[in-house]
Amino acid sequence: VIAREPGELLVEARAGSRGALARLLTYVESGGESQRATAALSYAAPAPYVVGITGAPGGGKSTLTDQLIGEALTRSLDGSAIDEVGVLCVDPSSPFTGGAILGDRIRMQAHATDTRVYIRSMATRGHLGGLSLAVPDALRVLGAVGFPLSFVETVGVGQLEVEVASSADTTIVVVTPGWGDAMQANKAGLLEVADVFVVNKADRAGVAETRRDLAQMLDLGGDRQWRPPILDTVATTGDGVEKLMDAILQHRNFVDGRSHDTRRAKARAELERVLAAMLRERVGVIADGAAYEAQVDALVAGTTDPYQAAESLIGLA
Ligand SMILES: Nc1nc2c(ncn2[C@@H]2O[C@H](COP(=O)(O)OP(=O)(O)OP(=O)(O)O)[C@@H](O)[C@H]2O)c(=O)[nH]1
Ligand SMILES: [Mg+2]
Repeated sequence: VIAREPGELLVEARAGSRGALARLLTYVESGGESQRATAALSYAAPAPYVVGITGAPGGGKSTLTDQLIGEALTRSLDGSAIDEVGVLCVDPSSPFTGGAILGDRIRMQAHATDTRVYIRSMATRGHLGGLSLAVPDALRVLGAVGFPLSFVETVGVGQLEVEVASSADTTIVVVTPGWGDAMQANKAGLLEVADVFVVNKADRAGVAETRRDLAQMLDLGGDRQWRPPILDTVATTGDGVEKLMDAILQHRNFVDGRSHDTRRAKARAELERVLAAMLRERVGVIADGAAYEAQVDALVAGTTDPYQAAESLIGLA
């Protein structure tokens, strides 16, 4: 297979080729030169509005996303109809097996054949920064191709997942009724990144208690300029989805009014992640080769210490 130019692929993807779009996203996942070229191209294009959906495993995120796709396609942004929706499904716990991929496809089946909807599962493969960099890159590709709105679903269980979700413009945290679910969300750091709370599976008992727990935890969090609303949904029937979409778009208007600050904060966080990833990559290069082995020998012989050895390897000594 001959590698295609990202620029050429972008033109084709803008003209509607899903194959070209898929190839660009594979470049983004795989890292290397094609990824860099793709990132440079898409960074210049307008970013899409991104809605992150996170929460504990099995809370109904994919089912809810499926409903939100349908709802979004009836709405507009800045006066233009939302005519296309992109969806990234991220499961950091299974980067290669794609265990979640099949499930997500099944759960978003309502839109599996809709040409206005593009659903893609993301894996890490070779990207130097892993998912925390590959996902923002991929979202920008979707923006460059012309998607006005994209969803990104991640399971909110760890720091990385929270980071991925919170790189969205609006982050929805999904909890389910039941003792301790809100506490769990708090423990996972989800409370801090939530712009909108959803108590999904509201057809089950315990909704009021869960809402109350969330509200109390929000009260403890102190003053915020935006108080995250707490909404109920039944993703399997679509109950509450219209109101949820209203809340999402209200939050979008809120951040839009602060777009300069928000963009600066996001750019700052992303630049720091890229820097960290590049330095980590350099560590890999330095920690490999004759000079490194010589320092290891010196350490074993007791003629240096790890700090001195490291300094001399980075050229500080
Ligand atoms: N009773 C009820 N079941 C629901 C609701 N929403 C989703 N489910 C069911 O909950 C199960 C999990 O739904 P998913 O949408 O796959 O949940 P998820 O959060 O995407 O799961 P992971 O991606 O594996 O973390 C499925 O069997 C859904 O049919 C709801 O509102 N009420
Ligand atoms: Mg899911």
